[in-house]
Parts: sequence; structure tokens; C-alpha cells
Amino acid sequence: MTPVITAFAASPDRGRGLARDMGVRWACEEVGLDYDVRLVSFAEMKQPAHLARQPFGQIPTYEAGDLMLFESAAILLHIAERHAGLLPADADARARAIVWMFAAVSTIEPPIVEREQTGHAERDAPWYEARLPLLDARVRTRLAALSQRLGDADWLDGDFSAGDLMMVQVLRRLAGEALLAEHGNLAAYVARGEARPAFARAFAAQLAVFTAQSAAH
Ligand code: GTB
Repeated sequence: MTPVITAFAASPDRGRGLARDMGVRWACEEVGLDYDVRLVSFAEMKQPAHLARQPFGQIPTYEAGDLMLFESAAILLHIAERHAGLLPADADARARAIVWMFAAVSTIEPPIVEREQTGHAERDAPWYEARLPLLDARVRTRLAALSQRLGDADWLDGDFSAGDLMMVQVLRRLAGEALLAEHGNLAAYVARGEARPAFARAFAAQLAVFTAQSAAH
């Protein structure tokens, strides 16, 4: 059965693969799982049909028969647990790979998203200039520790895993930012992830949505 994921009909990232369907697409590509995509508009995401899939009115979701999942990290874990290629066979190594998935979304991502959202929502606020260094510092603290741990390794714990996929996708939100470039090993880590053929296929698929949408308007 081919699973169906949901993605933005018109992604605000303009095809840069930063919306969270990208990680799900990438995971499917890594394990060789075909998937279909249901594109949803912002209005549709808030309608009962989509809220039944995703209670917060967001993308992505993942539907396979009677199984309906939301939360991109949980979807990724589900895919990785059922298909070879994203989690090691050894139980302890598997547990460590899952730790990195959690670290990506619960330790590294929050300060990155807070900084990003403050930049969008509070740029004109009187406190913005004073707050920015604090937000940068929080991101720097996390990146410094991550960089230290990664060291000269290609991936966070042995072979490429779902933990690396999630971490690279989180770090991609800092693409082109000095904060990431400050750590050469992290910038190279992201580039290594992006160089994977599965990443390229997933990226092309989401970019095709943006290209088609732009051509239609
Ligand atoms: N924790 C949930 C998950 O991981 O699945 C979060 C899902 C989520 O944030 N979805 C966003 C969404 O549906 C899209 S990905 N937002 C619409 C809404 O909440 O109404 C987040 C995202 C959006 C845009 C960019 N961008 O433009 O660069 C990057 C990331």
C-alpha cells in the first residue's frame, strides 16, 4: 500500500525544502518507499477533514491504510522502524540513533525556530535589536556542543541514520547563516546529507510542486 503524505500546496519556503514534509519525503527515498502526496492549502489545513488527520491543522501527515500519523519525527521513526536503511540492526545502536532524532527536534531545533520566528514576528518591535544577541547565543551554545560531539566524524553515531536525517533537516533551517558557517564540521555535515541521492530526489519532488504552482499563477 502506497502511503500518502500531506504537504503545502504553496510552501512559504519557495521550494527550498525547509517545510517538514521534506524530512518525510527524504526518509521515504532513503528506504525506497514509494509515496503519494496530497497537497493542501492553508485554508484546507484548518478544515475538519485535515484536522481529523492533524489536530493542529499542520502538515505533514502520513496515511497508510487505516493508520494516520502526524508529527514529522514520529512519521520518520515509523518509516525507519518498518523499512531497512535508517536504523541500525543492533538494539543499542538503534536506541542511540533514536536519541539523535529526539536531540534534533527537542534540543537543537527549539532555539533555531525561536530565533527564526522572532525575526519574522518581532522585527519591528522595540526590543528586537536587544533580544537578537540572546537568541543567537542560545543557538550558538547548542551548535558548539553538537560540533564538539560530531568532531571529524561523518555522522553522529556510526553510519548515516534517521538521527542524522532529522538533524541535517533541522540544521538546514540555518542554511546560509553565519551561525552554521562558524562550525566548519557542521556545515560539511549538512552538505554531506544534502549530497545523498535520496535527499536530491526528495528535494526535487518538493521543488516540482513549487515550480508547478508558480507556473500556474
Ligand atoms: N511538530 C510538527 C511536525 O514536526 O510535524 C510541526 C509541523 C509544522 O510546523 N508544520 C508547518 C505548518 O503546517 C509547516 S513546516 N504550518 C502551518 C500552520 O501551522 O498553520 C514549518 C515550516 C514552515 C515554513 C518554512 N519556511 O518557509 O521556510 C519552514 C518550516
